Amino acid sequence: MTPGPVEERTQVVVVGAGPAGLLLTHLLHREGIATILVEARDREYVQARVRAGVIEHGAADILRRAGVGERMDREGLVHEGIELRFDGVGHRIPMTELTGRHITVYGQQEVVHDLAERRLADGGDVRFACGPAAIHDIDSAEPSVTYTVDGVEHRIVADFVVACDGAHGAGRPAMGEAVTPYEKVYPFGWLGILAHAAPRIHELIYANHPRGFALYSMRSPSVTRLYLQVPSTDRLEDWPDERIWEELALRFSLDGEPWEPTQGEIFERSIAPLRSYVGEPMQRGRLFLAGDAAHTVPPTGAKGMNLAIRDVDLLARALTVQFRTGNEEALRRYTEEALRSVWRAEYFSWWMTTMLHRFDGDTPFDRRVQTAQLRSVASSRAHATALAENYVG
Ligand code: RFL
Ligand code: PHB
Repeated sequence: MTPGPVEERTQVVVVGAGPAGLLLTHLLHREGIATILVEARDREYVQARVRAGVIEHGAADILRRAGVGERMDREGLVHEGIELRFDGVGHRIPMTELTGRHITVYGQQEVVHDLAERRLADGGDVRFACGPAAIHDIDSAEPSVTYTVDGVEHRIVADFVVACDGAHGAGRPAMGEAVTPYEKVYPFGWLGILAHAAPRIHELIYANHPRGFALYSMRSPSVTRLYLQVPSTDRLEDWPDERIWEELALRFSLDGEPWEPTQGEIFERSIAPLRSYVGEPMQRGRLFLAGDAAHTVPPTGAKGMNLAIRDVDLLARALTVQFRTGNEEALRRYTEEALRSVWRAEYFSWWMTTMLHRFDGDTPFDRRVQTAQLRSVASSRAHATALAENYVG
């Protein structure tokens, strides 16, 4: 006889243990709200997934206030400016001078590591390696999440379900007809590498070069993070190590001379597509979406993880009001309030992406307008301040 499903009940069941899901369950725990967090992959996989690196001012404050910013403050790299490099010349945008704020370079996998440690130390119910969970009955008062481990089906009924399961999870399809998608797909992706190499300089470089965009970043005094714009059709096999280093040196050229990043063993590489997506609204019935489950931004503005952190901060506060007072007004306003930051980040990421990348179909007119735009940002304090304000968050 096959065993029946294991039935459980909690206040909030959260799907996905990326930055959004882990931080949300942590914030709710601090308010005394019971949660179960269900993650498809195992903990090692989730903690090793290399992605974002830039934490904006406001998101860092949220992590600090939540009591999980200690290692970020100790080990994160404080950056007070970025460089825009085009026509073979570098232009520094002094973000801290212009805004009084800075960014912290600290890997997303470190944030995930810190949050997972904290959740488990607090006795949180975090279930890794559950396989893909499914979401049910969101229009009823008893929404639920199911998953199957070792042939046993588990069913968790909750007051609310929050999908923090990224762009390819169960949350987006569960919205069904309720959601209107707004989408833009770019005809290129980013080849990203991590190398055991001391960063040659200590600020990020965003380079617009006739051969395509390149980004110079880092993770620590001994690890460099680098990206190249590549056609969407390229595969990793097309990019042996020597080709990557040569291309980087060309795209970062200064005064007509190749500029070589310090080289070292490449220990991680991937190609990520660039797209913008917003699904409106971010709620249907008793299901809420947060982070990449609700929206995607191209990485050029470094906003994805920051938006995920802001979404769950907002949602945790709205859920707390609901559980304390029974007043659902704050929850009803979640979509509207979250979308304000989301669309601002969508706008900024689109603006950075179009200003910095090379588009195949560009006419000579388009190219000159792009150069005029870059020159304006590099020479106008007002224009540079607008970039800096958006960038530091
Ligand atoms: P995540 O991190 O994708 O986590 C979702 C989790 O859900 C799990 N999952 C499921 N679990 C159970 N059942 C299912 N059915 C499930 N389906 C999925 C997945 O296994 C996963 O663990 O979403 P979250 O938490 O919303 O976080 C969003 C961020 O990961 C993302 O926005 C950023 O990485 C974007 N991003 C950047 N953001 C920044 O703020 N600053 C940056 O500098 C930055 N750089 C980047 C980036 C993203 C990049 N790529 C790879 C697209 C650079 C790159 C190259
Ligand atoms: C990174 O360090 O991974 C990074 C930095 C800036 C971006 C995107 C990614 O805009």
